[in-house]
Amino acid sequence: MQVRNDWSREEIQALYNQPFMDLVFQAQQVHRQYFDANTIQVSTLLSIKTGKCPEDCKYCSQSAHYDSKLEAEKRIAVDKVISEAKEALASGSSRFCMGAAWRNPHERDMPYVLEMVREVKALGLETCMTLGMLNESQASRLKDAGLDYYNHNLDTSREYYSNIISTRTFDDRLNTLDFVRKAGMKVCSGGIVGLGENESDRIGLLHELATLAIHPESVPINMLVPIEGTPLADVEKLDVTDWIRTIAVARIIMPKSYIRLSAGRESLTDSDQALAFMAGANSLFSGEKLLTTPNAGEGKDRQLFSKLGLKAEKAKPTVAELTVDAMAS
Ligand code: SAM
Ligand code: DTB
Ligand code: SF4
Repeated sequence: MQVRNDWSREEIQALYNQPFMDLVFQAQQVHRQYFDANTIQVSTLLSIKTGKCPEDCKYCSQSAHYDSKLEAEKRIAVDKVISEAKEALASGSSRFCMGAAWRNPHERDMPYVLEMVREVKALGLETCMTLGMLNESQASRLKDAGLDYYNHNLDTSREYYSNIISTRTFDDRLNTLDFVRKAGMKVCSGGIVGLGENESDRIGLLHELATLAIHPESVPINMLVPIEGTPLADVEKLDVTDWIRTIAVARIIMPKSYIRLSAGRESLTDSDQALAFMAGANSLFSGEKLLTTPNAGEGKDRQLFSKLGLKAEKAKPTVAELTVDAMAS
């Protein structure tokens, strides 16, 4: 499978609607063209500022528009972030992703986030942040500080988007992705399934992602974690096979990207997850918690990896470590 950016919606729909076995088989074949099928990239997430977000994303526990009973927290200290990052490294994560419940970072927040990026990067971890919308100058300062990835999801199709968020537009999101790309960072962008969207919205989301000029290097496919108090608390649960289909199609149309099994793993069995890996997912979040909701803990994941013979991708060595190795050999 060649990397293509000219997928039509009809082609994507045809892939999505194949018999399930054919789809998963094709996805696994494409997966093996570019990746080791038994290696999974593991990231750890940390919320650096929780709750009271001015945006109105209907799925989110952190929006100030809904009463989700979440306890808001102020920015956490950089020292605390560094000690969490050290733990993540020790437990086998290769990437540390820091998230804040902001519409966008204010200028007063920039020294705080830049210092954090420098220090996490110096530990030898890949760095990722998700802070809401960025302007061009913020994107380039984050890149200069050593930020490897920026996460900003399209979330759903352009058509369904306004049913989910009204406080910023689909094009605002694309603009931020553009600034991230131009600054030279890697893009992490995907979406959520199970928002009450229909199949054509899942296809629309995949189409938007796969027709970006450069595919996102990382594509999180979240399954809605229903949050009491939010407008989507009682939405009907999406069948797991639709999540797997979304993952498999993402794998086929963005063959070199990491496809991440993101929020929602708590509601999956081990065999569902094995099927998702078979369909080409090769990245996940480890740890007891995502940003505000529970996640499969490290112990459970260790068992799952051992059962399936999977290994975690190693953190890339820092320049300093490479120099020491070169001197020693
Ligand atoms: N505030 C930033 C933003 O929205 O860009 C960063 C954090 S936000 C929590 C990151 C992503 O998490 C969202 O775009 C959404 O895709 C996902 N997410 C948030 N709440 C979720 C939920 N309840 N279930 C599944 N995914 C969720
Ligand atoms: C992404 O796509 N999923 C992660 C990460 N990017 C930041 C967040 C999932 C959040 C799930 C709900 C919560 O824990 O609040
Ligand atoms: Fe705020 Fe992000 Fe939650 Fe939307 S998803 S309400 S922007 S924290």
